[in-house]
Amino acid sequence: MGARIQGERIWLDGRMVPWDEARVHVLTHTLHYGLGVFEGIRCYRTDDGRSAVFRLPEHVRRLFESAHINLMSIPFSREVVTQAVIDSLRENGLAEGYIRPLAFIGDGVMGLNPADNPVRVAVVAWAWGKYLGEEGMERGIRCRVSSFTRHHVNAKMAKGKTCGDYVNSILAKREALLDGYDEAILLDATGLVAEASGENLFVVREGEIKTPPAANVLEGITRASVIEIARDKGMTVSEAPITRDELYVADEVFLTGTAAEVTPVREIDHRQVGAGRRGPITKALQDAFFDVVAGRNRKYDRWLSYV
Ligand code: PPE
Repeated sequence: MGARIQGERIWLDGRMVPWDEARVHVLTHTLHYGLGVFEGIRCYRTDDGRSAVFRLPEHVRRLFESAHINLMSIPFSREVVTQAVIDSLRENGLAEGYIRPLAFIGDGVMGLNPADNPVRVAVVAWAWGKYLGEEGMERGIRCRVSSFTRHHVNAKMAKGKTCGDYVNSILAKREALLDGYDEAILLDATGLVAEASGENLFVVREGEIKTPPAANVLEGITRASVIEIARDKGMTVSEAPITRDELYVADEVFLTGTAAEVTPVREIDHRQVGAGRRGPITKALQDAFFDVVAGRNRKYDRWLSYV
């Protein structure tokens, strides 16, 4: 599925290098043990013909927080990383795309103490369409509750976006795909709904919107944006525990994420969700989100960093 990603240039450790030269040694520490941190950011074409990165300072901040949690010291300032995001879009001629900053531990010693191995940083940009499919955005996707449990809150430092944590997400995602679903929903170690493999989750019931508290789930930037947009529209949003059966009786369920944007869910574990199609609140929030990222709603202009 999907073609190999190919572009012109990649920002690596402070300079732009030709795409195929952005290579690492097999003794790269992160490759063995998974201690690395990353971000996923989107840039959108705006209606006035320009391009804007969505919530760039928030993403850069989270990258540095993820590193801090993991005792990694990124050898560049936030300003430099921010500029690298912009430059990777420009250098690859992308008016619209996905940007992946990655801080990882290079080669040097092996073993669980990376000691003085260098912390390296790459920023890669590429074009990325609808993460869960064009059709999914309109019709809604089908999910299964995973047989894999989200890491315990004291195992996964959920405020960090740590490379190794994604093994858990990959197990869940592949199981869901092999079983004929589009995406996996993970429960936490207490059995409550956490999030999807790479998205936060929302339910709507009787007009009220609910999402799990950001304790054991990634504090998603799209999640925060959708909460704010919904409240500004006068909708009620609460951050409260959600049980598995609440998914089944919800009127609407949708997922949020940088890659997935706002994706409706139409079926979970063979149970139709609501009317079995994108619900009206999901549609309203999806439309509002796409208006914001395209610069059509000046009220949220502060979320856009024009390239
Ligand atoms: N939870 C998880 C586990 C997660 O990975 C993401 C983002 C979110 C929630 C939503 O966070 P935010 O992007 O700040 O709204 N997942 C990224 C990785 C996707 C990938 O396949 O790679 C993303 O959407 O960029």
